[in-house]
Amino acid sequence: MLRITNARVIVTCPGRNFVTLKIETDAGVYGIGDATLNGRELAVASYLEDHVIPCLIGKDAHRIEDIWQYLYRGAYWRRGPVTMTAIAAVDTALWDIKGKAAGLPVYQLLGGAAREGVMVYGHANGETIEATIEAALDYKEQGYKAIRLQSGVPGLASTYGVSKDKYFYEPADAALPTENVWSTEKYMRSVPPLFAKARDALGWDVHLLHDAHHRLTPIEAGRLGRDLEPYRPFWLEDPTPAENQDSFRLIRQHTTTPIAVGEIFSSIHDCRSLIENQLIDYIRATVVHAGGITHLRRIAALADLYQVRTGCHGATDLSPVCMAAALHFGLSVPNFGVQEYMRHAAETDAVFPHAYRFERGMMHPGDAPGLGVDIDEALAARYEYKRAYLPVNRLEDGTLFNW
Ligand code: EZ4
Ligand code: CO
Repeated sequence: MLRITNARVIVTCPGRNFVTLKIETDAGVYGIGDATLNGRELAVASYLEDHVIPCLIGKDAHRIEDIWQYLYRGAYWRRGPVTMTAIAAVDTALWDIKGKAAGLPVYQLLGGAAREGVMVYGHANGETIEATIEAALDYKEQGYKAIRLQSGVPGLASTYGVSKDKYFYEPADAALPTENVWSTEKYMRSVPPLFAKARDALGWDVHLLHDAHHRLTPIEAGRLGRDLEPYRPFWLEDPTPAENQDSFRLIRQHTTTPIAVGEIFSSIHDCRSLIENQLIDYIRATVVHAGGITHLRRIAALADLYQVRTGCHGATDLSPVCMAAALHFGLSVPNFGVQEYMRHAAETDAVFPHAYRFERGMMHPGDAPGLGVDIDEALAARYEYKRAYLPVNRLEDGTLFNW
């Protein structure tokens, strides 16, 4: 028995907002979990503080599955991003505690390393095709084996995925939502030439990825996938919104470009039909937004039955605590595909000292007991929460569209 004596929510803004749950036990061992829901951070902080933490005190920190079920079934209200992010934070912190108590890195508790390291992909962004390719060449030079390409769209002032800063792209950028303008027609014309030129410049020995960010209809996605086939993309991400999972059938009928979906999914039920019907190739659900390591393992096990591989979300709004958890998960899960990796700002890394490392396109969680990541609370306290929103997106005629 490892009794939970205290739990606290730490909200900090070292470059961007992060919410972290810290759980303490009577043995002096503590664990941390990421609880960051970009643009809606304080909803999760309140969910934890006001409703979850009172139930945790006195429970046995070793009983990860029981506590997961208690918070999921016991709440009566199941699923949803706020609930599942809160449960994820508890689950992640409990795996951290179990690893520290055992003196083992979490990946050892998950079955041990199933590979030497975790392949990650970086983000090459640019206003123009040339700038994007230049960024991609830089990633290739650093040893990246997989690179996501996003370029500005000629005729549109701003485009998703194209940052002002070369490495530290941060989408939630204003105290009120920024508004962007979108044209699917212009976008659809711009992507195939980007990939054609990228293959010329980068060759064929590097994986190239692209994110359509839920902005296409199924038939448009089918066409884009087909247009990209000659350049053999590793995946086309979020081609269309996934509320209607059946719409992916239409995409499949038109293209063999692999499809990745799920960064906004919160549970296995969001993935089930896509996976069982083999409508996707990579599942992007993450530790922090899909119920923690415990639930993500369940999703991966379902996916494995259908040869769907993992491709966890890993943008900068997922804290180093989530990154560490994702690396333990990715190192040990049999059907690993790729892990997204956007470097955090130096202020973020200082608040969250960590054992994970990058080497020649691969990452490793390190061998520190638990997750191998900590939070410097004194430093965290220096960065006050700043309300920040993801942008919204409108069509050229003003219609509110998908971001
Ligand atoms: O827009 O993490 O693939 N990565 C992405 C990200 C998401 C943000 C949302 O919080 O699509 O940039
Ligand atoms: Co995405």
